[in-house]
Amino acid sequence: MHRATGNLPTKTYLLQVLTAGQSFSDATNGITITNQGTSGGVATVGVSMGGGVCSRASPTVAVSPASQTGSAGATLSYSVSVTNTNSSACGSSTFSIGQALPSGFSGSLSSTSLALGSGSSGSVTWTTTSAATLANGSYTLDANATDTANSAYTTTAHASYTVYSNVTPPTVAVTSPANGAVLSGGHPVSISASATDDGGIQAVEIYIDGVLLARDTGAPYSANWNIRKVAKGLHTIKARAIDNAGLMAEQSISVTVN
Ligand SMILES: [Ca+2]
Repeated sequence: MHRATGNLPTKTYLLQVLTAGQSFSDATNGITITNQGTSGGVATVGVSMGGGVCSRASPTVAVSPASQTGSAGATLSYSVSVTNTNSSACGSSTFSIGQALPSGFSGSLSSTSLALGSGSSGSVTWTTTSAATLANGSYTLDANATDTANSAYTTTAHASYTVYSNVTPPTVAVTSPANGAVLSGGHPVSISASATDDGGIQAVEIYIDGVLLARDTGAPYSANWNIRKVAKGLHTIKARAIDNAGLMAEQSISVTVN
């Protein structure tokens, strides 16, 4: 059994000597040649193409979850799933798993190699950490899988890591009554406040002359102030907003009860 490497018959090299009954298998091309017997100096061979041809293709790579949010310095884990899309004639293939991270990130893979049969999938855990000093924003992290038999067959998948640290205090305002309003004694007064925050409001507290009147955890923020027994004259209404990180803001107005 010879393999031709150029113009026949001059450039060949010996693969294997086949005696009667012996076979030679070319695993790469899925061809098996069997010497079925020799008679009168002529050999009869059987050629089987049953194994098919090994056809390689770039693996399928998916990262789950596709996006996550964490504060600066947080460690988030992703699962990197790799599917071998090579034809069955290739047998098992080994894929090297890699990562590419933006500045300010570090990461590690639970394994940097996966051996997979044709059509099979496997996954590794990808642990990523952002720097504690990173600014809020969305960052793209890459994971890739490469067929070690041919590095041309490589696929990169993207994951999103959103850094969000709640470091901005909320805003708050007393929306009713108006600053400087004159309130008639004997009538309950409805106090309203608005509050906003990039990371959500935990509560808004309403104070009268520095004393807590009510705490409201859901918008619209409001409180009822019974001024029947309130002394006539100037009073201060203060709204204090507290965001989900515990940061606070206050606003005060003055009203006159008469
Ligand atoms: Ca905030």
